[in-house]
Amino acid sequence: MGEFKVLEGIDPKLAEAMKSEVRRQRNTLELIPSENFASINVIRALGSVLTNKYSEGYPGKRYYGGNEFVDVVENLAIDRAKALFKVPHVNVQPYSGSPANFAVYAALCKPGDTIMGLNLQDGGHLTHGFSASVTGKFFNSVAYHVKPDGYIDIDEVRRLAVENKPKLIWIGATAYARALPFAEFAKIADEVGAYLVSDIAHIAGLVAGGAHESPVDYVHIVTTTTHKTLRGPRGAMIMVTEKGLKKNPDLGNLIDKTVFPGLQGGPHDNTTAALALALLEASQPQFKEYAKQIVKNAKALGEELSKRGLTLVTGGTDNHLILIDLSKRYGPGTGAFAQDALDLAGIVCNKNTVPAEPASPFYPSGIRIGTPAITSRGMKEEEMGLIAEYIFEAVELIEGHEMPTDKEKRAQAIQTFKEEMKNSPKIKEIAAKVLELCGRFPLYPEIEL
Ligand code: DSN
Repeated sequence: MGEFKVLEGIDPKLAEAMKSEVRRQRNTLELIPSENFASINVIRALGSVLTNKYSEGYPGKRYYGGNEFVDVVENLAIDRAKALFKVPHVNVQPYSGSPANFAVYAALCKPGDTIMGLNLQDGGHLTHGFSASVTGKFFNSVAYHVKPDGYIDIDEVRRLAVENKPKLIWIGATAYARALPFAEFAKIADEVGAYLVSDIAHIAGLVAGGAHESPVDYVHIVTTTTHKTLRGPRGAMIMVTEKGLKKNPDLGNLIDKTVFPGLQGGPHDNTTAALALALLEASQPQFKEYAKQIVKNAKALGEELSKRGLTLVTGGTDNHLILIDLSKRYGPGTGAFAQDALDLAGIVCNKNTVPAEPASPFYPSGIRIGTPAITSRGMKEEEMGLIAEYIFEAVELIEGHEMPTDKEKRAQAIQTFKEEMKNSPKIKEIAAKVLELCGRFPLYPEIEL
């Protein structure tokens, strides 16, 4: 792939920014659990002439002419998703996860209806009814929580469902390190007559690869993004299960009508093509190995971090993700310090709230890390030992740095800490080791800079 050579001549500023991003991805350890590296072929399909086409409608029922090949592409994506996730109906057109989830609301609920989802600060997603999202404004949102041990509080879910009789219950998360309890949620949803919708955006690749139980037998609808553990392009799907069709035989049609013309215009056909390819990749035996390795790596990384004295929410992980509670060892609100120290060492993660957050959502007490992207590079348990050591060495540098509660003092404290870290010989030493490790696991060798 020599396209930067061409782009440099046309738009050197853009070419340089894009080349720098390739270098950044190659030379850092990407630990944000919702990110991944799509295969070079998925990226090639994404950068295709399919971006030129308008295809409002669905295969065989389009509003514009010239869609005979787009129909083939979209049918490939649909058929592969149906086979991979074992569902009778799939819509591959949602632009991303939030629009997919909003389409589910629009199909099933009226404004003001009661819905339930995991509280954002306990690991839930914005679109599961958080107050700042329209899903928390248009609907009567009742949040459930995790217990002090970090596990979802099923007793509270049951109590709230019986009390509030929600129309829709979400089971899904963005910062939950344990297996999602689909069977328990199904019992509760069935008891109160609610639609149960699983948002498997984070774990879709694990489900596809058999490394996490599938929600398909328990829920009515499954939504997912396609670019996280699934390693596809940035997009989303809505899947209707047999159980969903039993509850409402028109559910597939209802979802389709809500996505288009209800909420969206033309689908992004280049994304659909890349998704069709990603789904083919995810149906190969190697993908099962990949999904299992993501979990093995997360478990190994978690154990190595625990051994060094860091506190993991729930004490470990069942999936691709680890949530580290820094409050006990370094004080409340220190997640931002940890994120900055790690960033400067070439380790990319995000600060995150922890259950019963003692600080604030903007200055939380934890960091969230995950193994999908480093596993895509081919790293295994041996490398997890090294990475745990690098994380620990960097995080230890926040010792003695308190996060003030006053807003202005806080901004100053973060600035001072960053300056200190920029000049820290220890950070430079870790960054050199990170660079060496990344060099041993080349990323996108096909891309010439
Ligand atoms: N932004 C995603 C995540 O990081 O989990 C969720 O939408």
